[in-house]
Amino acid sequence: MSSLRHKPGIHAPAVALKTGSAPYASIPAAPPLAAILEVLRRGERFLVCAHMRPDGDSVGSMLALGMVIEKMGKAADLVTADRVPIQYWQMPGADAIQTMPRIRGAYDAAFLLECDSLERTRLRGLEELFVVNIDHHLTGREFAHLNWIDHGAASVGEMVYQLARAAGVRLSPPMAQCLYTTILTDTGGFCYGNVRASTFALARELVEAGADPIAIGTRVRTDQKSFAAMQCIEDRREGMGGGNAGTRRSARRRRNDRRADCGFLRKSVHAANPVLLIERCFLFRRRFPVQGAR
Ligand SMILES: [Mn+2]
Repeated sequence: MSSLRHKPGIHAPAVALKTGSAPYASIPAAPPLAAILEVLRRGERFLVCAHMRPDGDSVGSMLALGMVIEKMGKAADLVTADRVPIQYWQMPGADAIQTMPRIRGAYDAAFLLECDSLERTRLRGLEELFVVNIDHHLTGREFAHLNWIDHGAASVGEMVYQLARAAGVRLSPPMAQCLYTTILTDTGGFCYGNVRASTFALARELVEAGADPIAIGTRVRTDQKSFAAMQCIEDRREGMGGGNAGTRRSARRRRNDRRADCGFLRKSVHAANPVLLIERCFLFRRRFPVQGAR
């Protein structure tokens, strides 16, 4: 591949450039979407991040953008500073999201979704990277090398959808599932003021492309309280880990905790959908395996 720095046919820079942005020193003064596509075309390896304590739009947009990048034949690392919440664990590709405090390695550009600053990610090590900011919040700020802020988008996922279309990437069922989740969560189940006729049109397209509105809605919305409870359990467990592990006292506390957790699962039996209950048990076992058990 020829050098990224001197590609012909590229005009004046669209943005004030900082250290580390040399590969994109000649990005055209095009509309943000076109400039972002150019960044994707020229680079090979990208970082995709979202804000700390990621929500449905963050997780779904990261996963979908990662899929778009991969379909373009490039590599994407998905990184957040905080864990993905439990209700999104089963989203396609969610296992690939890495949780770490600091970015390591070389990337041609970092995509920050739903952020108004580098700090919003709570990730260190972004300072030297060429940063692309994609956001839809009214509080969005042009802090990055390239900024695409669309207040009219119901979710950043909607913007990732536009990016996929512009890149000529076809919607796959997993991508549709992730994008549908971003809209469902950021519109509060199509109830908030950011809902437009076009939101439903996109939702329809995503369902036609393979998103299952009932499965996603059940997992993400209806079951949110149960998952929130599980998240509390998990947080408490993580808080207990470390120094005291292995002592008699902490073993007792761990046993008591497990008893409480099992109680929570028993109470979950009232969940009308047995499939949900089985899923929940499965998540529970995977997260807190019993030693020696299979
Ligand atoms: Mn959002």
